[in-house]
Amino acid sequence: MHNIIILNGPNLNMLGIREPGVYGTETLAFIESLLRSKAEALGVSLEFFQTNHEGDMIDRIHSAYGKADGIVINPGAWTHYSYALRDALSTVGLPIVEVHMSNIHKREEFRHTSVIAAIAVGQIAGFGSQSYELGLTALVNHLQKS
Ligand code: CA2
Repeated sequence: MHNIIILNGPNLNMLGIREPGVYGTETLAFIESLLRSKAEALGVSLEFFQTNHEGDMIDRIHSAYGKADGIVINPGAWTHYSYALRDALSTVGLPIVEVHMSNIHKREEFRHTSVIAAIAVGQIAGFGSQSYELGLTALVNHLQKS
């Protein structure tokens, strides 16, 4: 059974709690429950991790080396500038799918750049919590092909 890690970066613990206009009313706990159902249907196991601390995220990615088969990550604002996060993801050599709740390409200019996208299998943005479900499904399809 494939083991997939779902990673969430800074401020995503506040989903559904503040600013429902931008990110909707669904909480990260709700998204986790959606993904657990999806994972069961797809026949994969999941681990979740959210942190607001870049070094903790990098340590979590390193610990996935040799233990996980792939990563779905919403890197939050680190998406736009964290070469350290990109290097960590590329170092472990696992297939990565980048997901975003919002369509980062139609928001402020600084959100149009992703330093992660070039080392990812692909990026899904703009579908709210469904971005995570689509990302998980795409990653599992990718793993089954390879
Ligand atoms: O659209 C996404 O999923 C983002 O990764 C979310 C990040 C943002 O910095 C990226 O540009 C796009 C921010 C997440 C902040 O989440 C909040 C949730 C509720 C209240 C405040 C922030």
